[in-house]
Amino acid sequence: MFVVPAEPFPYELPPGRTALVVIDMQRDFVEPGGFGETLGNDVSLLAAIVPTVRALLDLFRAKGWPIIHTRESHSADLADCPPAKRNRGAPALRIGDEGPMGRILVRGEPGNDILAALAPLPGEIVLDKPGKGAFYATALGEILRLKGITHLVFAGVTTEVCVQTTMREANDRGYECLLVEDATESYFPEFKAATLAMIRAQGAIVGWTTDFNSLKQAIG
Ligand code: TIU
Repeated sequence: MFVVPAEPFPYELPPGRTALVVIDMQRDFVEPGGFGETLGNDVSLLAAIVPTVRALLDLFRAKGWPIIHTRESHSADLADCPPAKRNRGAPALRIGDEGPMGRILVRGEPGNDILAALAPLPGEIVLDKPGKGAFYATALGEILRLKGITHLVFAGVTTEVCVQTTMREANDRGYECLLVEDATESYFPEFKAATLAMIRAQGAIVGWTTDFNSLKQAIG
């Protein structure tokens, strides 16, 4: 058992039962012209975490521990996209519309790819998800059960939307969850700060937070 310095108290990480979940590090959220920008966001903030997410991937790769990459995506016919999601608000382009990186948030389009710097390697799991949470309408629970995973380390975007939703889903399913603070980002710095605070409040009501170097030193 590794003991990782974390908030609100040290996180006990069992090798062999811990997986890394990297949420939605896709061009659609990080690059101009994708889904994130169509919603009115300044996407430039998100690129800053790419080197840390890469270092985290490399750390898990060096250990040979399981890695799961998620992609928020919809089928080309949008059959898995609720009209309530597509029609919400007044985005510049809607899900499925043609944008500069192909159809917005549609599986297989260039903009839906994971960033080249964080590309999954053979053997790593890539999970397409139609919702914010990675457990909703996916096989994630079964995948983790078959691998005997009980502990999840989280990274990715955005902190208060898909990352937090997935951590809450995981917490309710009994997983011990650790979020790497400098490997997650939001379009809204105040929402990131609030999410980190609410996750670890009340005695780790949702989970723990730590920084990459603390995790690396603890397990390296
Ligand atoms: N809009 C926003 O902050 N996020 C999303 O829509 N999806 C994810 O967080 N991946």
